[in-house]
Amino acid sequence: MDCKIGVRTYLEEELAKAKEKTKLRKDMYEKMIQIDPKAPTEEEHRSKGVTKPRYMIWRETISSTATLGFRIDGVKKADGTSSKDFKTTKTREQILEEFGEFTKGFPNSVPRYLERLKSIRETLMDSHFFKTHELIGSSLLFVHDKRRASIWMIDFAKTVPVPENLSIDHNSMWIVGNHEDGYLIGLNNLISIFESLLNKDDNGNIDKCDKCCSGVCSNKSNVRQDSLET
Ligand code: I3P
Repeated sequence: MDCKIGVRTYLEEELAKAKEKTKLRKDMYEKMIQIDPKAPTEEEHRSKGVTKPRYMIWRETISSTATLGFRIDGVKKADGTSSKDFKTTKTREQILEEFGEFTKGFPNSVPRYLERLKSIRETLMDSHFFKTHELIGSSLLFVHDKRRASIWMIDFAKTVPVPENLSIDHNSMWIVGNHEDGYLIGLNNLISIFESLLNKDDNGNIDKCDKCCSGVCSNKSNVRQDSLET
């Protein structure tokens, strides 16, 4: 599974360039209307084209990129089937379901993925490179078989140093000019969703805690009993 990390998928300079040059992309217009024929403006419909940043920003808001700081880009399963049909997979619940599908039959992979996500986070927090670079369009690649599971950081085509006078924390809201990429927002949400997956009971129900969190903690004493009672 490939998850693209961050709250945006285009560089600030791409945005700036698009303001000067408004090259219209017919292919992106077509990808847009395939998902939502009403998404383009009247003018975009007339010209049958949209600019790349316009498409990328729209794409971020229909998926989980803008809200959760990552999105599922593609999945290949053990039976050989693969899918890139996750463009409108947006909510935490939808993602949880897809993660459940991806790891179905491989229960050992979930705790291992969680461990690896936490270890990547720790490494990044200590990394000078991470402090001084924005990682745009970069992915985490999840791979498992029956015995092993691991995650790799991949795709660094749009990983660039931030301007010298700036440092970023990867966890703050992006506003044009601050170069924040939301990488840690995505990583933290991934960790939280994998924790929920780990807490799913044998019937596939998610143990929900209504006391100290929104259902992501592993505090079993706080787990609501209603699913057991019904
Ligand atoms: C593509 C996706 C890629 C982007 C590509 C888009 O859209 O946003 O990240 O490549 O632009 O077409 P989708 O996933 O909806 O098919 P870059 O990240 O390299 O810009 P491109 O067509 O200009 O390669």
